[in-house]
Amino acid sequence: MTELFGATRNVVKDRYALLTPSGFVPSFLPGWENVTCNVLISPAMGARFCQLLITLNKDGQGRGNTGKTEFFVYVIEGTGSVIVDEKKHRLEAGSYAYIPAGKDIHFQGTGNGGKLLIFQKEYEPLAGAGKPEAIFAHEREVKGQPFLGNEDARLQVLLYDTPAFDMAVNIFTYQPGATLPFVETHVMEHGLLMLQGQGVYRLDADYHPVQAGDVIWMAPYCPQWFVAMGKTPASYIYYKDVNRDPM
Ligand code: UGY
Ligand code: MN
Repeated sequence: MTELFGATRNVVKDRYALLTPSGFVPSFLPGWENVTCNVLISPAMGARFCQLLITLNKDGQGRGNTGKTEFFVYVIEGTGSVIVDEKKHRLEAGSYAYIPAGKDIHFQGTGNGGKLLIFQKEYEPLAGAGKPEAIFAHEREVKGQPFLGNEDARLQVLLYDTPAFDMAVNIFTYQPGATLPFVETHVMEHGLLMLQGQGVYRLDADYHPVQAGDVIWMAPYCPQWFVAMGKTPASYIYYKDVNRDPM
């Protein structure tokens, strides 16, 4: 169906944003070559982290140093590699990497058309907690656990839940008709990418139909709820800030 000109599902408000692929506009990001970069969530929006979508063209690559920022990278599509601490790690759809602050990194795509989701956050050290190590893993290695006892709403926790980590990234998969059990309102902030399926997201007091490819920013205390709809499961990957003193 052709979209009516001048119409969009995109919404940017003080407490949340919904961004849909037909409205994405690329921008330049230092260190990346032969790629299309979309900065989807950033401090310019009011967030305290960045959510990037990198589409790798032929010979696509990115290199630099993470500096004060930690990176979480998830491969949406395609294959490639990342070099950290002089070690090369292969990447394929479903692979993910956590790369701590202060590391040299070099991403390379294989062929054309890979897609990376990247969350970036300034790392906040915590006295006595130690520093997180790099992680290279695949989503298939992480078993989904029923969320608050619901077998039809399963959560895969991709990073370690220890005080050294100040970010969490999880994949939530819902069978059609399954919901978040209540309308959450919490201090943590979220960045989210719909990976598959569709449903309705409640954001603040508004209800939005959403589907694979959509991106949502939820500010702290934005009331939020989701119901999966349609004939296939819906899943999303999301970021949240954790384990630090709000003061
Ligand atoms: O971890 C969470 O806060 C999660 N339950 N939120 C969400 O899915 N919107
Ligand atoms: Mn939440």
